[in-house]
Amino acid sequence: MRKKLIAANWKMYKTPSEALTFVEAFLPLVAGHTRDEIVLFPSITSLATVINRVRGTNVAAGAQSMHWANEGAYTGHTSPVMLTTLGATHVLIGHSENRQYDNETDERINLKVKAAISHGLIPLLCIGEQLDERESGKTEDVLASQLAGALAGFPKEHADKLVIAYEPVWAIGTGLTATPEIAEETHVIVRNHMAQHLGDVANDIRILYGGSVKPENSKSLLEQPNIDGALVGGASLKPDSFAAIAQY
Ligand code: G2H
Repeated sequence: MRKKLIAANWKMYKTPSEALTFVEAFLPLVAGHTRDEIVLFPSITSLATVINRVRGTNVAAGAQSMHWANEGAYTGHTSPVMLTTLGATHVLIGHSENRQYDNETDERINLKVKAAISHGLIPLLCIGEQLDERESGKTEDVLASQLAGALAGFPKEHADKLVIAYEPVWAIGTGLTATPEIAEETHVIVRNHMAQHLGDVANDIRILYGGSVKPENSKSLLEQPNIDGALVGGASLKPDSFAAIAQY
């Protein structure tokens, strides 16, 4: 039985005080909710504030990205050691916005996923196809290639800790959402490829859906047998709407 993971990707929104205001309002709304795992991904400047406030609650916090090295001359980056020292437990890796704007490649994503695992951070590996790729029937090839690149040399003994976030790029922040049927069908494809890479443990790996998830569509998506959670952007910025999604 895979415990669902409901994640808030705040992207480049919220100052530390805004983040704290969110958490103060949000925690009472989800108090006692242990059916699902709830994780907040604030920007790096708010991460310590959020971690300190959610410590000891049913909500966890992680980073939106990280470098793979423990330390070094990498201006502007954050290392896995820095994140674990802060108390972060999860990290987003390979978000399509990083692939698009920050030159994130499968090779770098591969290094980051392996670094996260070796430091005990749970990586949420983001994959997804562009609209033209879906329309030209290339979705499976694109996802297979992203998974192969990201998971080369991945330690199978830690595969149960890996989380995949399938986010069709055409559904991100556009208001378009994959129908539950399209999402479920694609999640099955992803799970089959995970099995090719990692074996039977693929059945234990959570595959989240992301892309314009909101309170109105979360239930029908999350009821699908292979949709094991949601990565939520815009609708996670307000405590009541993210709490509604988490308690679909
Ligand atoms: C996809 C998602 C969160 P949104 O990027 O990762 O954002 O819900 O705004 O489409």
